[in-house]
Amino acid sequence: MSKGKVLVLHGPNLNLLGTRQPEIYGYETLEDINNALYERAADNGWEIACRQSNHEGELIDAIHAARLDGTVAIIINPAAYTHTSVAILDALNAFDGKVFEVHLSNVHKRETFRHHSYVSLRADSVIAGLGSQGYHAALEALIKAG
Ligand code: CA2
Repeated sequence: MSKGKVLVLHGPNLNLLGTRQPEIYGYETLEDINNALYERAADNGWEIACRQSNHEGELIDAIHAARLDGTVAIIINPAAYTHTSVAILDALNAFDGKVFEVHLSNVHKRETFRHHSYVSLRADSVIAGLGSQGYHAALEALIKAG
């Protein structure tokens, strides 16, 4: 039996990781990141599902599904929707488990419009600027908490 179910959600344009702007977002592809997370989770008895969407409504639907399927935590990089989406905030507010907000880049070192996050109003943890290690930091925190 799994120790718990985690949903990793990647927002718009993150499907392009590893193909452009590596100086900001790194050289790893989204598949590389997801594979490493799957491996780490499985080695520790956790179940993990990773999803990416360029559509706000699909991200919201995935959060709604997580409310009902026993998911205990969501690790989310909402990408540009971080700074615009009250709808994603509302969906996360209806989710009872832990929420980790992850950004590959340090958004606070960038344009001022990236300094505000709607999702941070709900997140239990915010990790920015660690590259793909940010997702792992969130997963490790869950594994450690058991
Ligand atoms: O630093 C992050 O993880 C961001 O969430 C990434 C978003 C950006 O809008 C946020 O302000 C910070 C952008 C993701 C775009 O990803 C790309 C990856 C490769 C090539 C082009 C875009």
